[in-house]
Amino acid sequence: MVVGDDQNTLRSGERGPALLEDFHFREKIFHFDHERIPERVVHARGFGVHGYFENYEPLTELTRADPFQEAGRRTEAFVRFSTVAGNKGSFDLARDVRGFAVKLYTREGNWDLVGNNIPVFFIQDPIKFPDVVHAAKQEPDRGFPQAQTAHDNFWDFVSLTPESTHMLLWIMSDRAIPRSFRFMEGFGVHTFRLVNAEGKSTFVKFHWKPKQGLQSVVWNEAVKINGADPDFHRRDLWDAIQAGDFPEYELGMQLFDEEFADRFGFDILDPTKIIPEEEVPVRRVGKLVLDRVVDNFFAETEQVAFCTQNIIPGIDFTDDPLLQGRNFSYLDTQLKRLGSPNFTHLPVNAPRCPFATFQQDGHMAMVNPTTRANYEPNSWPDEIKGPREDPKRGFHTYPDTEAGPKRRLRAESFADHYSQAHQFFASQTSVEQQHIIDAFVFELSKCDRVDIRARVVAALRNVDEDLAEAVADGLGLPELPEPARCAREPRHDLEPSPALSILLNGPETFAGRKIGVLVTDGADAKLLSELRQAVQAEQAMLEIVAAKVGGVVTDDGERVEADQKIDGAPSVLYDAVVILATDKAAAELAGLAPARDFVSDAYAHCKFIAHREAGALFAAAGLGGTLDAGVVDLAASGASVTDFLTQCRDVRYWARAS
Ligand code: HDE
Repeated sequence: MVVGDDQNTLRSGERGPALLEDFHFREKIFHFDHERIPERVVHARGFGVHGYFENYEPLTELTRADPFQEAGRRTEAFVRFSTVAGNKGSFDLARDVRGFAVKLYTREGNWDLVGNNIPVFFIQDPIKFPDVVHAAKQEPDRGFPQAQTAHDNFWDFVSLTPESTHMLLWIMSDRAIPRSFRFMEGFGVHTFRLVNAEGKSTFVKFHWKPKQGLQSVVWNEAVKINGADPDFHRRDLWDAIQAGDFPEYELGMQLFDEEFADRFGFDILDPTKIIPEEEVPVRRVGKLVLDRVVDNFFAETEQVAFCTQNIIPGIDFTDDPLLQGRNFSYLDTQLKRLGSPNFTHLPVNAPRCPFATFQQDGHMAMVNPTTRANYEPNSWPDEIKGPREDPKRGFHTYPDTEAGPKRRLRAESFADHYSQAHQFFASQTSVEQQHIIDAFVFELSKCDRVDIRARVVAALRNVDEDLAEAVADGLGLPELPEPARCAREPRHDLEPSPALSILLNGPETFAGRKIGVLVTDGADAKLLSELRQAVQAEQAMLEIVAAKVGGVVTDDGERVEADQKIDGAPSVLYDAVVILATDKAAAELAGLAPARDFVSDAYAHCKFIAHREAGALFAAAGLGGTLDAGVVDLAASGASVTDFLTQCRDVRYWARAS
């Protein structure tokens, strides 16, 4: 029925009461009132995109899993990145773990690899999951803080839970403030199994390696980005894909057998441990390409329902207790969120391959039986008898043998809580170590209770004495507490693993990064054009920033539109900055606080800066005199925008930090 009037409700008289009879109003408001579904308890804030996985070579020796059977096979994918602690409307640059959930629509059904950007987790037993999540999220009486762990409850819990220590090192590192979803790794975390056609099992840990290299922001940037652009990560991914710059990640596998598992120093079922890449190399088996944004955020990103128990023949679980707990939890949570067991009928969740079941009815059933047979065994003719099991092609659980008394118990092999935390810290560059120290000091300084601060330092003494002392000093603790009691004496002799550092695994190019160019009236048009070309050649992006969004008139008399007004585009939104001014215009810019912050922040965040006639602005920003080699005066003889872009490949001029 076509609506005749969508501007006014039905009422009696010109100014009289609304009438119950107004079914159009009732329906419109009824639907609106039910627009929200429960947000995810964790990982509420997320962003999903489409893509595909392309396999490099047949892995039939290892697995019969469909995506790995032949070279070049493509499998459709949907990926949802997320933060964990914040609610749906929180900001993107929270210090937090990022979810990296991948749904592969294989020809044997959906395989969900629901991972994070950090390879370990806070807890060893799923029964502690509600506790760690409660402690991390907003405190129950006041409903804050939002999207941050810098509060008493979180540090109280983790300081009483020694198994969290390794994870703490990771989340206090810059891994927890990635520059972009495009520049971070993903990890399946648990040990899984690959199973081949003969039923032979190989243990595997899954990795996603960004072809764009690793990159993070610094904490002071994160704080400012959250104000300037709370959607920084989702906008970044959206913009890159829309511009045709498709993010790619290689799927890596660490493959090992029982014999390695037995001799490895830690339990391969313990999700608070990694296997260093130097010990078991990561074999790159294919690539994930993200090439399409969603048509509708709700239909796809909100309604996508990842379930760790969605696996396909050729993949299997291990007894990692956390994985076993997750396999129970995800189905439950999707039912609660989506309201019906038929969430698998939604287009984003439905398999792309043919499938058949005897499931029926329930809320919102969209795939319904149309023949008489809805049970099995039955004796109806083949055309209507419905599906049957297939012992050959179907899924069979790997026949692992386990026996023992039923007990609530933590295995002895899970008892070492500090050795790998030490290894992680020892594997970082000095810049990264300092960031970890700063993050501990920042977070603990937000705890009101001194005893909680001290308890964390006591645990850190088992990790690294220098780290503990630096944190204690940063907190102004009057004295160093005794080291926390250990279930097992920590080892400090594990070889450092360079794969754990972000800076040692940074990009080799500036591709995919973004330059902010602050321009003024009278700026050198030729230089701007050279800069645009150099940025394009580097496959990077460029945004024009000006005092007014209407833009400026350059020295050739042409108007250059601005992408951003200076107040809305602080330098924290860019990987490197350029200021193209004239002496007169720079003096005017010097009077604008956001322009002063633009350069002083870029400098403080160790960014590469190029400029032309911007001296007055630098002086006003407190950066007079000779600056370091990370600041290029484009008027100087021999300086060129191409050289500047080459320099930018290092992403930051870290020498400035020291
Ligand atoms: Fe999750 N987790 N989780 N988790 N998780 C959820 O499922 C849970 C864990 C991860 O983009 C929930 O749909 C338990 C580890 C991601 O939609 C819920 C335990 C890892 C996502 C749930 C864990 C993850 C979730 C909440 C401990 C990394 C977002 C909403 C045993 C390997 C997926 C939902 C998306 C989401 C339970 C631990 C990753 C409640 C019980 C370890 C990426 O089911």
